[in-house]
Amino acid sequence: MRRLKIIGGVIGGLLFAMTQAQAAGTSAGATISNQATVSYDAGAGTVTASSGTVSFKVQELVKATVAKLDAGNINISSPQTNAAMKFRIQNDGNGSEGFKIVVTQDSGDDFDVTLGSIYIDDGDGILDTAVDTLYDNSNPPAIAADASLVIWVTSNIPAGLSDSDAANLNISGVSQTFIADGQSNPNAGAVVTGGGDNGTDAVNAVAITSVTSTYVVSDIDVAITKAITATRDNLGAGGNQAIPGAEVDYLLTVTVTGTGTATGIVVTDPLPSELLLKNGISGSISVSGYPNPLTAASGDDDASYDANTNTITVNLGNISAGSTPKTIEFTTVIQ
Ligand SMILES: [Ca+2]
Ligand SMILES: [Ca+2]
Ligand SMILES: [Ca+2]
Ligand SMILES: [Ca+2]
Repeated sequence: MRRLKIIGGVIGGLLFAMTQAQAAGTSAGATISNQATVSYDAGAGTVTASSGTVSFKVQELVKATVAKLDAGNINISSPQTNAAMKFRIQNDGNGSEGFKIVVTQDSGDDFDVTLGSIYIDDGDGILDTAVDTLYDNSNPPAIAADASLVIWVTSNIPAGLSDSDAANLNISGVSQTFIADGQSNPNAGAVVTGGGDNGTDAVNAVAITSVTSTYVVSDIDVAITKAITATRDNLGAGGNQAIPGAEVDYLLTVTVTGTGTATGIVVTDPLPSELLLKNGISGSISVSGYPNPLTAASGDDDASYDANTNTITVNLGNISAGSTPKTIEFTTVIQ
């Protein structure tokens, strides 16, 4: 039983190794040997003859694939430092290889950025220049066959741009082996003799292509207005005199203009001491988009009223520019 298990482990390991090798192809430097056999019936039995063994060595195929990982365009401000684009660079060759990240800019778009640095993400998918390591583009890190790195390309955005101005960055990965050989833009089939892994030649798989990602100036603006919509003196005659005990209805309107999405929008309305929210922490606050009024209580929904500070707070979350303005309505009582 014990021996069977060991054999099973070896077979499993071989299968794993074969699976690994298959995606990028047979490893650079592997020797492939082949021998043919012929057999024939010679009356007294079967006679077999074999050819000599023919061998060759698999050369290194060099191929990088760069993929854009951001969905859509990157919204930026003008000016902005460390605006970041996210890509994956994958080694689709059959050897270990480093790739220089080449960034070019279009001239027919609205502006050019000042290129910053390139970082290797630590795996959390968030750019943190204090934690993520710099990608040394003059000596790119070797990437194993089939392996990949998630990278950030950062830019500084100039001041004075207009809303919706766009800039394209074109990103490609060029083999360091070919660059060192003076071939910075090799075609498919280009070779660096003796430049591959394990004494092989390095053979370029495809002409260099780039992937494009776009920065767009998102001149987003969030505005708020406040209005009194009704006053009721509650004296029984339908009057609207602003007297102690009268109710005053307020309407707040939040409008987002420009392009992009404003995130984490929070409205606070500190009431003057002469006005209290009707029914205090048992009262309600109406917010558009919700089928029922939200409660003044804290922690149960996106609206609350702090009786100590006499302040109404509404969390509106994310609002995309140009969407229907959000309204907040509540009733106060004059003290
Ligand atoms: Ca290599
Ligand atoms: Ca440009
Ligand atoms: Ca990170
Ligand atoms: Ca509430």
